[in-house]
Amino acid sequence: MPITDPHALAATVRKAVADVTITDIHTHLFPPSHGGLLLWGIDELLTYHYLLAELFIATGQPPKAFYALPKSRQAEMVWDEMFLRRSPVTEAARGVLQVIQSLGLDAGERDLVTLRKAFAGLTARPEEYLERVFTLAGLDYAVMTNDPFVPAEVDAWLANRPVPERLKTALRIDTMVTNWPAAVLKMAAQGHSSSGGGTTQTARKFLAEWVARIKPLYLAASLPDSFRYDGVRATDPNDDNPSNHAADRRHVCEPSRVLDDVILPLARETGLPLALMIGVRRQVNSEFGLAGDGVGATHVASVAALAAKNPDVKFLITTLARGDQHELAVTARKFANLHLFGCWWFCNQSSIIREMTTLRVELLGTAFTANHSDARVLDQLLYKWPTTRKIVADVLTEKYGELFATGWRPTEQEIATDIRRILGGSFEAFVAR
Ligand code: FIX
Ligand code: ZN
Repeated sequence: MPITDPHALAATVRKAVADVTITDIHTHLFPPSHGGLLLWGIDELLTYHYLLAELFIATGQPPKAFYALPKSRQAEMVWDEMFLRRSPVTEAARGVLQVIQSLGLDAGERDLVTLRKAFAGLTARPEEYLERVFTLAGLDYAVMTNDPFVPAEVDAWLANRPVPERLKTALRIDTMVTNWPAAVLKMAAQGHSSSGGGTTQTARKFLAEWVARIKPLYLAASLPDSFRYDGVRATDPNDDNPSNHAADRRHVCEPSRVLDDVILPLARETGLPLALMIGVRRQVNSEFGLAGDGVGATHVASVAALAAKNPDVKFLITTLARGDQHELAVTARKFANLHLFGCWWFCNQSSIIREMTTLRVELLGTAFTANHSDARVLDQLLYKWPTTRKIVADVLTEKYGELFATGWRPTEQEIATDIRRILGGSFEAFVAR
């Protein structure tokens, strides 16, 4: 039935966002059976690298000495400095309190010992806790980041350990795209030596083996802000067009060459989308460790070149700099094989989620994925998703209100369908194309 009252419309939008089941298309979660790789609980929440950067800059705490402390002491220092001595107003600090609240626990006493006991009382079994958190967060499933160049991850997969239905895989290949020499060594360590077929063929065989092993929903890599793509394929000796021999100047290690010669052919053969997360400046401060990565503007023209030169490949794209987002959304309007997703990392802040979601609805309708959690700690799903739900509800209430003002009368079903699209439905439709 068409909704004819503006207040009923707003209430319908908010309820639909509250009720929608969300698909979380990029996380750093792991199966509970994968030997300690899955993180959860209050100490892991407090030592999230977002909060560590905030601690280091607020207190001048020397990172090296901090990282030498046991995790429990690290958590106590973060709690003391960033929650008790300073109000926890940052997105990451407030998020910890949202998780505590979502779990029905009380941080009112502001006592970490009490909180640790409360978390310990929640569950002793991670499988059970994972199910509880996914249910509370309203997710159907989350996509992991599965890296075949990380020994601990390789061991867990080779041991064929159980993976819950709630977790799907993505084959993460940064090392191959951005550090070719290291990839060649790690492939050799897994029995893929580069003699005979040469490193390109060896690399394709290595990746094909991992695709068969973990059955990913997509291939994925993060790329630096310096990434450029010119789409000049590897030289074909019979090609007498000199401009096509520019590839000779590109060393086999260069990311765009690895994409052209290894990754994109694999995407074509398998039909798997390629997720590219662009604009990270790794280790701008290596002393900060995982908290030491920074951001740089993406060369969005390279994203356009990728889509234009590889029309038979589906690209899932997110970039790290707020300043890229308008040009990126306009670029996504030009290519049906581009799908934008998420307010990634330094964009996953309430003010920027709001801005990006408004821009994307205005330019892309529902043909995008509003967010992903990037959760590294299981419980983070209980703040990252409530935050996005609230903002998406605000933005869509405004947008449907504008629609209503034209005399258009949306139905409850249309609203629910639209909302599911931007929170997983459009992703699934794009992947299935
Ligand atoms: O490359 C990535 O997948 C990034 O999301 C991570 O490197 C980053 O540390 C992160 O977790 C951001 O949220
Ligand atoms: Zn990530």
